Amino acid sequence: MSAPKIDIYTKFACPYCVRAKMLLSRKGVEFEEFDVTFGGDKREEMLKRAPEARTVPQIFIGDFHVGGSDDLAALEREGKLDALLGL
Ligand SMILES: N[C@@H](CCC(=O)N[C@@H](CS)C(=O)NCC(=O)O)C(=O)O
Repeated sequence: MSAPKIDIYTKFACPYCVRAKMLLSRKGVEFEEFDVTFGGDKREEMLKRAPEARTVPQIFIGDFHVGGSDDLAALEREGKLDALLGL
């Protein structure tokens, strides 16, 4: 199975963002990070993809909207993350 593209929208000095990126790195997968600290097009894009988002990070695995860092960690705890990542 080909690996899905992983996108993570973050802000500067965001501990939840650091935690989510650490988990993804530990999994050995590549991801693209968009810093939306100062708003801009990428923040608009994030809100289009996740209209209910009120916090960062917002994480997408392919078209699947994971949610935030706690949601990512929950998937890992439940043993569901590897399959989503194509591992
Ligand atoms: N439960 C969320 C909490 C995320 C959170 O509280 N993020 C903070 C930054 S570290 C945030 O977005 N605060 C509101 C803001 O910066 O606009 C998660 O696990 O991702």
